[in-house]
Amino acid sequence: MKQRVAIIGAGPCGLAQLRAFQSARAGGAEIPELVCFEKQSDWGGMWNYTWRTGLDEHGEAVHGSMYRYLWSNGPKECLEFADYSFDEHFGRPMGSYPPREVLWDYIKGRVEKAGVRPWIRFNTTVRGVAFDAESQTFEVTAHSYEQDLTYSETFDYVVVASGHFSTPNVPYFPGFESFAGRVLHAHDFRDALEFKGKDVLIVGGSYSAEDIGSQCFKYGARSITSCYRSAPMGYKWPENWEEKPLLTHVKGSTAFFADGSSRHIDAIILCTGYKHHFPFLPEELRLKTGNRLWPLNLYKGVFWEQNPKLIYLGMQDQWYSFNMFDAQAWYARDVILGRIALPDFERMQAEDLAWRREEETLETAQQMFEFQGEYIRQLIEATDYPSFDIAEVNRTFLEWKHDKYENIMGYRDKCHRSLITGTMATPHHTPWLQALDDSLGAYLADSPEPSMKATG
Ligand code: FAD
Ligand code: NA7
Repeated sequence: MKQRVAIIGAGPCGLAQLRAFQSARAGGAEIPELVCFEKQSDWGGMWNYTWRTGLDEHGEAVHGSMYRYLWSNGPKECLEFADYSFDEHFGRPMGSYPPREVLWDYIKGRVEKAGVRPWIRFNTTVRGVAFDAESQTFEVTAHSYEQDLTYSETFDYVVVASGHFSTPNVPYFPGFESFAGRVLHAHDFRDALEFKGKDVLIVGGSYSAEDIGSQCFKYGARSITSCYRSAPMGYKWPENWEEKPLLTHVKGSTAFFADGSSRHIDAIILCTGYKHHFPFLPEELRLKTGNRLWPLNLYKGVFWEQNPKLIYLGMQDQWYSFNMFDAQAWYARDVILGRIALPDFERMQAEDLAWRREEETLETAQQMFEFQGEYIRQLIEATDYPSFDIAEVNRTFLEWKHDKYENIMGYRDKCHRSLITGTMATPHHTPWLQALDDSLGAYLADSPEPSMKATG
């Protein structure tokens, strides 16, 4: 009987898995039956923007954490699909840091070309996964909101591609319950204009803190105060942005910080990260990890060592993103197709632990993206995923880091060269700080809208 593979989620990871199988089929291979369950009504995962917060139209937790006016926070040249370039999709060069809708269009272009949409069951949430040791199969229980039907089906493999930036980590600080303004987590942040003219407090010191604070600055917040637990972000912030040590408590509309200082604030945005959350998985199959470069118990960063028929994609903290998901998906595909054999448990675990030991020695950003780059290089070498110059991607990451320290509000105006086609990016028609319209139409237009020129 034909093997069956369940894929949970049609974000970049789930779509990479579908594309990997489709490309093997195009090369003449016989592939398993694929069923991709997607709880939202469209594909693209995080890149499929939703205005909703809290619960979705079905009463499920809203998946999306992306917000309006979000532009790529790293160069597009560092995430470019090796089998589907930006040139192929857009037919012209463009800037290095496109807005969300542009990247969503790019993600969709590859899978539309591959014709994999019929493999996806939309509006269908996976509720449970159970493994039967005797038959060596999984029972996947899903709920279709189109049919209002809960059902179960049997699969030989399960690929978990449900993402890990959706379930917010929400710390408590004394006084929150009586704070005079709004307290929200980054997961529920949608539109910086809400904070125009306000004094905003950002808690956290990583990507969300940096970018949501920058959004608030760009769209007219009166002041930004960001506070950190471990280390300041250390960029050259604009005049109305101050970095402080961690919040201790709030009283009325005053925030107090660990250095004894205090200030008035109107709103608090908790940019305090996300939890790996798999409510549909039983204890023995469930990955438990923080957001880090090498989560344990995953051979090749992918196979659940206790039961390698369970596959996790994209569970690492991400310097590399789309191209890492591809490398993982192609490798997983080749194991499922029997092209690559997995070693025994002890060898898997030993290799896994060796990666973790190396991860624990990493100190600088450069060491970290080189670590992830080397991991990806090894995966790609084992499959027919088109190879690309990882050393040059690492160099691009280094330039990006440098550009951010030079000018945190201007790094998105820089241009980088594609490592897939060699095409040099071209400057966007409007500097990021002045480009208030982030729509695909405005981005791809040859010149700014007349209304934008006035501000440019
Ligand atoms: P997701 O994109 O999260 O997709 C997971 C999918 O699984 C979703 O469609 C979801 O609906 C579905 N799903 C979840 N649970 C179930 C279930 N039980 N049943 C059925 N379906 C389910 N990366 C970059 O490279 N560049 C950036 O600039 C960037 N910016 C980001 C900004 C924000 C605010 C966030 C939160 C993330 C950002 N990322 C960025 C990282 C981003 O998460 C990845 O680019 C990518 O989306 C991860 O793909 P994924 O498929 O693993 O997860
Ligand atoms: P990250 O990168 O996981 O960072 C989480 C941040 O939240 C980090 O600075 C943490 O501080 C901080 N944090 C976590 N818990 C607390 C508490 N209790 N108090 C204060 N600060 C805390 O998540 P992001 O949301 O920034 O980025 C995730 C993705 O979204 C990323 O891929 C981006 O592209 C967009 P720490 O440094 O650990 O002390």
